[in-house]
Amino acid sequence: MQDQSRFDTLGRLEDLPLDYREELARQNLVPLWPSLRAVLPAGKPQPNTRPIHWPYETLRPLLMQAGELTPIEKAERRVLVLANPGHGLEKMQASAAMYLGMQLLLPGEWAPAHRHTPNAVRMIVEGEGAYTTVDGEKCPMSRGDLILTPTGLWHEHGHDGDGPVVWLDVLDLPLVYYMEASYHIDGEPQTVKPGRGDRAYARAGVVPTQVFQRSNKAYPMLRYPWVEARAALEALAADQPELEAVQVSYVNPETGTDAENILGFYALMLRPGQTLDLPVRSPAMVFHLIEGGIDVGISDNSFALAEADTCCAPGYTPVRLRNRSTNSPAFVFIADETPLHRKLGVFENRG
Ligand code: GTQ
Repeated sequence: MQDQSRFDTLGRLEDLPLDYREELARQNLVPLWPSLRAVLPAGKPQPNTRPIHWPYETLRPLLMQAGELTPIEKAERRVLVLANPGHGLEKMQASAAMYLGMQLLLPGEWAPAHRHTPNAVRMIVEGEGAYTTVDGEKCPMSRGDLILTPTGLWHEHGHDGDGPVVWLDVLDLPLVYYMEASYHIDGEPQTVKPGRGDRAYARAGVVPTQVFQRSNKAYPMLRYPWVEARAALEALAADQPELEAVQVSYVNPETGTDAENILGFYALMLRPGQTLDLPVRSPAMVFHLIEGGIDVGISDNSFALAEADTCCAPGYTPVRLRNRSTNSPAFVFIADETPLHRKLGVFENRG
């Protein structure tokens, strides 16, 4: 057997004669060994994703300024992207697969219909009176609601209310872009069709059935009202006082599988004073605080999240969530890359 120590330091590019390196480059060839440890680091990945906190307090005035500086016709989607400097701001990535954006719609504005290959969801942060029409289904937007715009479905946003409306967009754009599969198509304003998934699937355990025929829609439910998700968490917490993680997953109510194909979405309730250590898993995560005040510890970083704040954590990293209040629960929206990792067979839970 070879002695492992003989492989501890590998040859560098500079060790090779210049004319040899130049000839390799001319032939579109690259020696592996100078880069082997970078692409296959020992023991665990070396993520570009850094733990980053985007406080809403600092983001909001800049978003409102965008509302003054850039009319909707010049933006189409008026969004400030929450970009992770670890990837380079211009990459517009929160993590390897996740994109985050805060979108502002002002009263009377309209963001025209389009559809695209990346999957999106919206988590409503502030304001009333706006709606998203997805696949002909008009979805009202209220704080904490989750609205899906899965791959390929037409969507447009409108606003009949009288204050600014802000929501958090979560897309798998970085992944789909990396795959060279990202594009959009512009469309005409949609005609709203009768029937709403959030009503048809309003009660867990029973699903609409057309004389023994279940829906064959890929995305039967597009809007997940916060009142329902919050009530589910409260009920779970009350029913199981010993339950450590009071968490629900946003799923397709027909199949029970993740609501979308690539990213996973969850809501978590932290009981008053609760500290929760999350298992160390391969997918990166995003935390958005819907209600309360929590501390998020991500390896050596600690972020004090206020309501509407957002932060991200790389994969393979210990994360600790702590509810700062000893009187009230806290409610967190989580997005992660679990469905992607599971489908690709690279998912790991290191406990
Ligand atoms: O609202 O359709 O943040 O197409 C990025 C791309 C939002 C949207 C984003 C989009 C949208």
